[in-house]
Amino acid sequence: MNVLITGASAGFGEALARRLVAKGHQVIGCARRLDRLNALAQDLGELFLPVVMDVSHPETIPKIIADLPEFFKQIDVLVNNAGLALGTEPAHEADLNDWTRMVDTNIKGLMSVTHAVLPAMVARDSGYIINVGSIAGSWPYFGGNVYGATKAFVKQFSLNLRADLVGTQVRVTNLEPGNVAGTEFSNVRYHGDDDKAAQVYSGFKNMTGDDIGDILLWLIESPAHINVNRLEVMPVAQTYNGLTIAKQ
Ligand code: NDP
Ligand code: 8X3
Repeated sequence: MNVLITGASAGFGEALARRLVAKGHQVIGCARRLDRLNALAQDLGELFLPVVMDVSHPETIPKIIADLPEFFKQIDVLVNNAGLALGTEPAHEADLNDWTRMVDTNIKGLMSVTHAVLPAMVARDSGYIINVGSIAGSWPYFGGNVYGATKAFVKQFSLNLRADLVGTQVRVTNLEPGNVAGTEFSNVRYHGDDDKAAQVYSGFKNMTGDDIGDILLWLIESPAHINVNRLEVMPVAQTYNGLTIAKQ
């Protein structure tokens, strides 16, 4: 299979790329940091194609897809994984630039890559789009404001895509992970404050990027007649019973 992964230079995307290549699949690994992708390519060999792609520049995406080398041209699986959270300030203290960057990446970026890849899947009547959403798309939490809203978009867009694809063999899944340690997610969210990022994961057993890589691989290798619509996963230590009451 030929799998295009956005955000392949770190975290879930890298974990999935390693697993796919180990099983003989081809991977188009996309991200902004070419040095990271090249280092991965050194490890993974010719089944891994590093491609510089900034999903927050939608006008560049169609040409990047059209220019893929012949060997990698047919995209069997698209994993829309590139994404980020910025900040955990309450809405009234948040930075508008952070909000805009999350919308540009998590919403417009994901839309743009999907728009460039989906028509060929429909024409072939086969393909699979896996969107990496989040529990934040379903469960509100303090400081989750626009990040959670972008992931709510990803969830509903995934469900609506599948609704449009009725009668085709093209599958769509929204994967919704909870707290996952060991990726760069919180380092990015706290603008490089690594101590603050580490605190998010202290004191309990987290899921890891490898856990999510395993789940993504399982989805990709699942039987072609099954569509997993949504898959929400959390560490056992985390639950959704967080309704807060401010007592006097
Ligand atoms: P990481 O920060 O470790 O990885 C994010 C990846 O996205 C990197 O490869 C980064 O590469 C890429 N990326 C970011 N912005 C862009 C862009 N504009 N264009 C292209 N690539 C981009 O995070 P995770 O692996 O933890 O997260 C992956 C996805 O999972 C995200 O969508 C995140 O929202 C979601 N998620 C994460 C959870 C967690 O707790 N970790 C839980 C639930 C969901 P580069 O910087 O090189 O461009
Ligand atoms: C990341 C998971 O709980 O930090 O999407 O929002 S959480």
